Amino acid sequence: MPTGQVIKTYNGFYYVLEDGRELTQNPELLSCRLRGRIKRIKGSVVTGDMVEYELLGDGTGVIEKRLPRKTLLHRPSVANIDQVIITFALREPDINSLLLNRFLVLAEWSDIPEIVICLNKTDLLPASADEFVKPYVDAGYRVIFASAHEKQGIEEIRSLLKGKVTAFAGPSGVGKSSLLNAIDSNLSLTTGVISEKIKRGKHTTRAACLLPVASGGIVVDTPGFSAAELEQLDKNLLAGYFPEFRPLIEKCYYNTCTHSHEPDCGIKNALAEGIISQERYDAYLNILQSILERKKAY
Ligand SMILES: Nc1nc2c(ncn2[C@@H]2O[C@H](COP(=O)(O)OP(=O)(O)O)[C@@H](O)[C@H]2O)c(=O)[nH]1
Ligand SMILES: [Mg+2]
Ligand SMILES: [Zn+2]
Repeated sequence: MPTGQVIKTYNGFYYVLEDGRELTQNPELLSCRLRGRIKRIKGSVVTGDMVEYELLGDGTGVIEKRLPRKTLLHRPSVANIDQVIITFALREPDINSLLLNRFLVLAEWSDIPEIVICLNKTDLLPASADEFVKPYVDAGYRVIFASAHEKQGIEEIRSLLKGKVTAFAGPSGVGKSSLLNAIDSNLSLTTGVISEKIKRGKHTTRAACLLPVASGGIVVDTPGFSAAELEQLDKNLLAGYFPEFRPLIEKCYYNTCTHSHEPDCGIKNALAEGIISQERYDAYLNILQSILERKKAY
């Protein structure tokens, strides 16, 4: 049976690129439906999935089976992403560190192998943001400073995209589409906060789409990832999604330690010694609290 990759989904159709074909600006895609059996499972096939399909006489196809996924990012769902570039603006809108941490945890939870932070709109920030980024650099994240308007950081992002499937996550209005257009003008993505609001008002389907970049690599264009689903994650695993907390967890006296109120906690001791940052610890507590509140509501 032939296999291929789902490049986009729309209104119950799945557009598949046959294996061996190249993803170009205007690729030849096979429009497929789902076989009833997998149709009944919500989210069984999403953009980025590798699938087996049967060709029908009329030139369309039927997806019979989804092949195993490397990764799955939620809201909107995209499978098999190699890298996520979490994008925020330094100004307009002002950077919100709690939200940045929520996006980082979302990416760690989704098991995305490469997680990069991109801070856009450097042209609006006269001062250095080095102090702001220190906790994230210390945690092991690569941070790129960029300006889509002044073409700063564009070459660095281009080199990161090569050979990978990369999603740009982050709040709306930070300049994700503008950065992608600066990276490859052929993408000609719509920019501007107002146009996005109009789109949402029209109840367009929240669909993701894979796009090739001229300088190499594939990017995922999405209407924007949401970091709202974090309440679903297991509170016992949360600390492990903060890479710099990982080696400290085994130093906790209680193996059920939530690193909030317990004595002799490896993470709280590291905080007191200045080894981990207050900002990251506060984000941990905040997300922990939202998980606990959700549990209570049920
Ligand atoms: N000053 C400045 N504005 C930018 C920059 N990048 C994007 N913008 C503006 O920010 C707004 C939102 O950009 P857009 O790319 O649509 O953001 P998205 O919602 O993240 O895709 C638009 O008005 C852009 O012109 C930048 O580097 N500097
Ligand atoms: Mg956009
Ligand atoms: Zn602890």
